[in-house]
Amino acid sequence: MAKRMISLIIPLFNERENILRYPSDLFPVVEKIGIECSESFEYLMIDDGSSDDTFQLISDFAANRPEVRVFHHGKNSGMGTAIRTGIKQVQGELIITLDSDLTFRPEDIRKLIAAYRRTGADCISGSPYLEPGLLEEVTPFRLLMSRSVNLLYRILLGGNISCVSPIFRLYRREIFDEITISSRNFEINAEIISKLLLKKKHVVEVPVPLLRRRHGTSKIRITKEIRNYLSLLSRIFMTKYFHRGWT
Ligand SMILES: Nc1nc2c(ncn2[C@@H]2O[C@H](COP(=O)(O)OP(=O)(O)OP(=O)(O)O)[C@@H](O)[C@H]2O)c(=O)[nH]1
Ligand SMILES: [Mg+2]
Repeated sequence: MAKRMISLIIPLFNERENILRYPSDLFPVVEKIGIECSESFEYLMIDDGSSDDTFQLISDFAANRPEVRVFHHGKNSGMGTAIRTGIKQVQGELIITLDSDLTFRPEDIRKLIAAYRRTGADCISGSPYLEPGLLEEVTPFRLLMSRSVNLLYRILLGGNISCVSPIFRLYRREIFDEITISSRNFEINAEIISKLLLKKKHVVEVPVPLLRRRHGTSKIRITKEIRNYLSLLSRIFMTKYFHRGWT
């Protein structure tokens, strides 16, 4: 039987310090999982108008590794836009989205695949909220913001989802034929999961740790992201209670 292909989407914006770790911390880990699980992987690396040498570094990978495909935005357009670029280009029947600073551990891809095989769900979402100790490296301020946002979404969505924001997920590719995603920034992950839950799709969470960033600088702009998350919440509210279309 031919191996199934899983497409790994990695949005990148000025991440040279982390990209330099891929030959030791990403490629061999994914390769091992591929052998163990009998899956093949392609990487879709999207450079989002970086001003450092991100594009050059990932292009060098692509020159030596046929499984690496590189995309480039001429100007910085946001993490959501980069993920959408990736989704349009995938060849696999499953998609995994991964952060480029590897704060979700590549070895936990194994857990996403195992949960998918066990459940056949439309989406397997990594959550550091499901067990104690998985958020130990996250700062108290970030934790407070994250807990508040998640609580609001949980109240509105009515499901028992513990965390709407993680990028670390596996999706069946077909679900993107049924929903339209428009987020440009970090809130894309919340948009996708909200739309899946509103459509009563099967979403399963698995516990995974979230590490702190060890290399490079953070790209998140807290005020802007909070505004985006709240604006998304108001869309969900209107959809749920006033039946405003939101596909
Ligand atoms: N394509 C693209 N990717 C981005 C952009 N901003 C952030 N990212 C990527 O999105 C992921 C998350 O961004 P981070 O800066 O790590 O944000 P965070 O994980 O909330 O915070 P820290 O890990 O503490 O920095 C990383 O893979 C980034 O490279 C952007 O404007 N465009
Ligand atoms: Mg990060």
